[in-house]
Amino acid sequence: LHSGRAFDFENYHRYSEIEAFVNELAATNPLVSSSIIGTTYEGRGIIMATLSTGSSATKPVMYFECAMHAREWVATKYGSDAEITAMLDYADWLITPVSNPDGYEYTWTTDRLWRKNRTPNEGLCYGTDPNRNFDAGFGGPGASNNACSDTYHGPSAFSTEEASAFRDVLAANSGRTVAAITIHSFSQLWMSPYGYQTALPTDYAEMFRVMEISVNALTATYGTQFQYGNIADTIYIASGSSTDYAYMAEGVVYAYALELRDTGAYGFELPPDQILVTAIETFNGLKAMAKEIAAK
Ligand code: ING
Ligand code: ZN
Repeated sequence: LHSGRAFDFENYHRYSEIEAFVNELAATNPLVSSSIIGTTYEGRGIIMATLSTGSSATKPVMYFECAMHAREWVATKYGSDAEITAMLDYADWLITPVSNPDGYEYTWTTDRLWRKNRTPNEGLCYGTDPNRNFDAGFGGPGASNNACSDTYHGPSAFSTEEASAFRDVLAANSGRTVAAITIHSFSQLWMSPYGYQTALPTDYAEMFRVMEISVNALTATYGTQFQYGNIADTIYIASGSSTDYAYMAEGVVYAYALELRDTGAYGFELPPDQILVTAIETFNGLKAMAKEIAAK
């Protein structure tokens, strides 16, 4: 790889290394292709890996959006597991390993705990929280109108390239997308809509059924405990999120938000020796999820 350091699951990687890894996979594996789904404020391409047998353009789609928040480094690691190919008979898998590359690079160069993107605002503070920038209860409770806040929702829904890129991927696969998974850290949670209100969606029973099966498979791997339930009761009220948008605007029933390891001992700075085990247990949960969805 052009970075001089091969991709692996024992280290965190710069954005250019992750891009190179996706492009390398696309060049060497016929099931993988890469595309750019949007261009950030600082000019980076948001890279997406598509895993597909190519046998049908009408297969269900499962979309995995990772690391919308810059400091949540472990969330960049999910998705490059070779075992994913086993699920490809059923669905095409779309993965954006780093959904907010400007913020992610800023955590390498300047501020390890940066969360938002890097768009300038009026005044001195930078950044909008892409996960408060979706048109799903936009501007409601659990989002801030203060540009200095870590949960600043931005001047208008979809003002960020990061949120509009996600919207456009769903729109391009409208009616095909059966699952939209957004991966964060930390707290060990598996969550479903809604985030913007505590009332439960009409599909909650089915969302909960599949969450429970998925979490049990995850926990069976190494014993890692996950709490699960609706976003608003399980973590906090948060409006304008990608998860609510996928369900409310596109009707994706299996719209889940995951918070990976740990529960706070290391938090965002999860040691590299936990990357691989985190990826493996999460993947086991997602495989169980995909199996349930495929059986419907
Ligand atoms: N947590 C998420 C956040 O954006 C979340 C929780 C997920 C809220 C999905 C709404 C929808 O605040 C972290 N750690 O960022
Ligand atoms: Zn997050």
